[in-house]
Amino acid sequence: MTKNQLSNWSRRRFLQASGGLVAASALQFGYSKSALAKAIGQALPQFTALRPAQKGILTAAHWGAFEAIVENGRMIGVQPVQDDPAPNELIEMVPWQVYAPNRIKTPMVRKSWLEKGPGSRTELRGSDEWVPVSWDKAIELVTNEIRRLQQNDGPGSIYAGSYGWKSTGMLHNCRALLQRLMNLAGGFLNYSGDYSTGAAQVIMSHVVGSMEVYEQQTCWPNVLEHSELVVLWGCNPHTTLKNSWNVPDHVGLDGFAQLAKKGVRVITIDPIYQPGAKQMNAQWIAPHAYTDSAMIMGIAHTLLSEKLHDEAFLHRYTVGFDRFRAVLLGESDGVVKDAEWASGICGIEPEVIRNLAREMAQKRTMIMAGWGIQRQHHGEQPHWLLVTLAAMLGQIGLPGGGFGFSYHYSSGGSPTARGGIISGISAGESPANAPAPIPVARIADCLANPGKTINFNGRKITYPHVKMVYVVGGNPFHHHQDTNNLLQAWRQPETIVVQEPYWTATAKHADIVLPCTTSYERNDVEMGGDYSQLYVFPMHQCVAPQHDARSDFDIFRAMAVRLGVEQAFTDGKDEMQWLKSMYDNMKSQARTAGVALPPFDMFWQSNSYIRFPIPEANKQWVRFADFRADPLLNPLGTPSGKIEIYSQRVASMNYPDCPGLPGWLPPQEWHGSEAAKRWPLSLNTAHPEYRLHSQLDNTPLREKHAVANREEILINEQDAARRGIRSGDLVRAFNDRGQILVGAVVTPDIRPGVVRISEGAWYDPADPAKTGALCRNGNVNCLTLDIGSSMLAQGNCGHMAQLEIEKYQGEAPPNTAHVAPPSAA
Ligand SMILES: Nc1nc2c(c(=O)[nH]1)N[C@H]1C(S)=C(S)[C@@H](COP(=O)(O)OP(=O)(O)OC[C@H]3O[C@@H](n4cnc5c(=O)[nH]c(N)nc54)[C@H](O)[C@@H]3O)O[C@H]1N2
Ligand SMILES: Nc1nc2c(c(=O)[nH]1)N[C@H]1C(S)=C(S)[C@@H](COP(=O)(O)OP(=O)(O)OC[C@H]3O[C@@H](n4cnc5c(=O)[nH]c(N)nc54)[C@H](O)[C@@H]3O)O[C@H]1N2
Ligand SMILES: [Mo]
Repeated sequence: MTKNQLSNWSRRRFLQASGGLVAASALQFGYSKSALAKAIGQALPQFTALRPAQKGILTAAHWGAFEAIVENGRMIGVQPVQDDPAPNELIEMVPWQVYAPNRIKTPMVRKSWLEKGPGSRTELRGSDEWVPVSWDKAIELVTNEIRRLQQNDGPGSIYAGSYGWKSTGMLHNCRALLQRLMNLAGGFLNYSGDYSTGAAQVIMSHVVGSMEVYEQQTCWPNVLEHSELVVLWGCNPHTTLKNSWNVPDHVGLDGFAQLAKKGVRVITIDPIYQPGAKQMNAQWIAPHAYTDSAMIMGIAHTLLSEKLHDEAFLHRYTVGFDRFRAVLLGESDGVVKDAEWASGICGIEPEVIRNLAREMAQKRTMIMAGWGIQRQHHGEQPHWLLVTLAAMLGQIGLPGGGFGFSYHYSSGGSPTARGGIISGISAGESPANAPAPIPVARIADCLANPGKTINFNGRKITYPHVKMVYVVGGNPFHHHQDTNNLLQAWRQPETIVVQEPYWTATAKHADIVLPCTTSYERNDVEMGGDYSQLYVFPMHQCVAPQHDARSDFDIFRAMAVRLGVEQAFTDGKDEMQWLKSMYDNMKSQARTAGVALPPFDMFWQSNSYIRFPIPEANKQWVRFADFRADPLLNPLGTPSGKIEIYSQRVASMNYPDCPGLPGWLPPQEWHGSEAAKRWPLSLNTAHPEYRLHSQLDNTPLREKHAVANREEILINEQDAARRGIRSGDLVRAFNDRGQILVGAVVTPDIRPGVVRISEGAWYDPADPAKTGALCRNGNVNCLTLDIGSSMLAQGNCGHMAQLEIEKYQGEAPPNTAHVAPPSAA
């Protein structure tokens, strides 16, 4: 189940819970002596899909399912579930998540806001004093604001899109709960798209008729049997497969391990020689950052000029190749897009480009692309060109061939099981007068420019005047580009509410902070395996809520009471009744699929998880095989029903930054741009190995990667030597937009001219009252550009910026990213 499908699922209606359920939390694990336990013990063996825990309390996170070891009410350790083929060290941080010293302990309000009302001294956000208030008071303040704004300004004045990765759990899905409340209270401004695939998901809908990035991939057993060459294009699966949107099944990591074991040839195309690719013995080809489109065109030209392309495939399954051919041959602009031309842009030897084309054509080739290459200006182009390249190779829809844009994400290619699916709590319907959603990464632009109109995928979007921002489960002060620009825009709204377990930078920049529990302090359920739907995991409460924290459900229920919509919000159900209704719904689907499951009480009390069977046929599933077999009977969702190398629909939008044919469009900043004269280095902001974005930055796992107590920066030996920088040094990284402190790792495994600083370090300004202040922890988004990928998709460009670095002189400043504000400690 993928992110976007999930939100559809969550809109489904649920069965009513039957009454009389015994609320049995794992806190009272007395079942071993009870009569129920005996009955369960006798009944369990008939339910073959059930897998009991070994010694702890079963629960789960984005980084895996595990058993929590709890002694005297305190979580002291974890153990991965037995079925996990590749458990990782992130789960070991769970006790630290619960007992982190920077938990928000009690509801707090910013002093000026409390004393002088909404909109007061908004420039003090981030540096004002905090005043503790009771839960009742906090709920009153927030609901009064919602009421006031609904009455005076309408739903467009409240931004409750609240993008973010929150925690797993289908009931305590904080974003769905927030939106459920806001819909009942009169509506709100939402967002569309996401930060992950902003550009690709929009262009792919025009090119192959679906978002593609969240589709099931040709399954691993098929890849292992048939693929002769795997090309990892900007794809770092060994890192990104550690986490999933749902609970990971980690089948993808196992797939890559087996690929390596079999000795299948792998080529990695990435400015960084990632450790995972190195382990697989992959050949490393390191283009200049942001130049992949040119390199792909060079490969395409080679295929064409050496007649290695599949004319029959192109004829039967695509439209527009003739126009693309004309561009490759330079018929319109006189520039032949051959390997020499490509080399001049991407910095890869022409012969390497040609050999790559030849090898791809000779072998059964699977192109596995990641998403960093589309988190860039003109980020629509690389994936469009990779589909075009795969079409020229003619292997789309064949076993082990074609392209896959989700092998690195949530285990795309993990065969789909046969069973049932848990639907989450629904956000409900938005009222008719709610405004059109804004593209998610345009949020700062929207806050700063009420009334501005932008282009988006053939439409016009006008920003409403946002006066309240409500954040749950996301961290914009890490995830949004150009933090200093965000800081300015963040001063516009009158009220900002942040509901969080921790004092993140976003919480520090709020007016009202509400402490919520971690998922280990409440009961929930979640699917395991986003694409496989292989497991259902109970997420038993492991420990009592810490400090004054409340679950997101309880916080919003209290607001619903004050707003007079409690019955509609809760549907008359409490936590355990919700879980039972979700389970019962899933159970009846499983029964239809021929899998017997026990009643909810027994499932819950038995401390087991469910593993569904996988039909043999699903293991050999090939993406686009049905389209290939019969393109008339199984057309794609494009206007032509075929792969659109040329899109008339995109062309008709007349966007200069995304015309009807894919190609090389120089980005705003790159090594060949004006900006590079002052800022010679290109930034890479890959996802971090030992975190999920900003999550877990406040745990001891940080010791594995932090350098000089800052986020690490990878620097090529030549670039470091030229600047007198050595491994372990404190480094200032800077450009016109901001400056950050990072710790140097000097390495040959990154292309000269490129530096990597992973996304996700918590923002810690040396002077919180000033924009442009030095971030002492190394939040990379202080350096990135806040522009849309193009008028088509308006995706974020987080993976792109020119900058300079220097050895930091002077005394190392303190790093307070992970401590509570002094007035709230
Ligand atoms: N430069 C650059 N920027 C990027 C990227 C990049 O590659 N480069 N990547 C982008 C991508 S793909 C993404 S998806 C985003 C990710 O951006 P986010 O999803 O915002 O990142 P997270 O760190 O996961 O933030 C989740 C927050 O929710 C909180 N939280 C966890 N559980 C709960 C809960 O139960 N209730 C509540 N109320 N809060 C909870 C966590 O403490 C954390 O602060 O970043 C984007 N930003
Ligand atoms: N451990 C861990 N796993 C995660 C996440 C996490 O934060 N931590 N986040 C999850 C989320 S929300 C998402 S969206 C996915 C992200 O998945 P991706 O977007 O695929 O991950 P990135 O690390 O941003 O980029 C992947 C690779 O692209 C390379 N790359 C960047 N720029 C270029 C370029 O210009 N050219 C080429 N050829 N390569 C380039 C990077 O060096 C990196 O190796 O990961 C998910 N998994
Ligand atoms: Mo993402």
